[in-house]
Amino acid sequence: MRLYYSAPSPFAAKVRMAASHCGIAIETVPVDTTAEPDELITANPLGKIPVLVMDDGATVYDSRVICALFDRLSGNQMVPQAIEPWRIAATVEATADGIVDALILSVYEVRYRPEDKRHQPWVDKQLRKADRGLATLEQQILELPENLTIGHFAVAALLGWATMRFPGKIEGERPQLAAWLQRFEQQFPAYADLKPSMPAS
Ligand SMILES: N[C@@H](CCC(=O)N[C@@H](CS)C(=O)NCC(=O)O)C(=O)O
Repeated sequence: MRLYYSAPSPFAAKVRMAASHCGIAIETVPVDTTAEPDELITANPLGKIPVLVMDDGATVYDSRVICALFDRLSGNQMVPQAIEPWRIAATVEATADGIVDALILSVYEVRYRPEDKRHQPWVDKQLRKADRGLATLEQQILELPENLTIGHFAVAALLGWATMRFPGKIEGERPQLAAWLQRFEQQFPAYADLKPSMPAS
């Protein structure tokens, strides 16, 4: 199976951690979404990563669907099956992914819009979503079980990416989340290699 990804992408990092945890071998292929290469657009018309191309050529996206596939292939190594533990893990994943969605829009506003076209009130709205989400996540992580779930990987991907893109934000404003990430790094040593990182130039 081939995974189109980029090193900084938090959604790709979540999927790569999930594959590692579930013992699923994937070939990783770096791709530049800005360039909209044919191989990416053919696999995912939305032009987003991560995208998984299976050995028979079938494609799977987005990150939640890829992780659900890995969980099924591994006999549910990552997603609790009982209703309440499942609700907790899945909702934590939704919170973490949603925070990334909001913060990414604020990054794209600067990356893709000329300065005179930027609309600060809209950026501020995204940042409010992210801040409310982070405050909620501080409580939600307390509900996560000891065993690693998809919720853990989503939170670790978000925190690794936010630490890289918004230096000081997590460490300075959300010490409980920063401490949680330190514990996660101990529990999941592969994080050092799989966390979001700047692309090699
Ligand atoms: N809901 C999607 C979001 C994926 C996403 O936003 N990926 C970003 C990179 S982190 C991307 O491909 N951006 C390029 C674009 O939006 O054109 C998922 O969970 O996979």
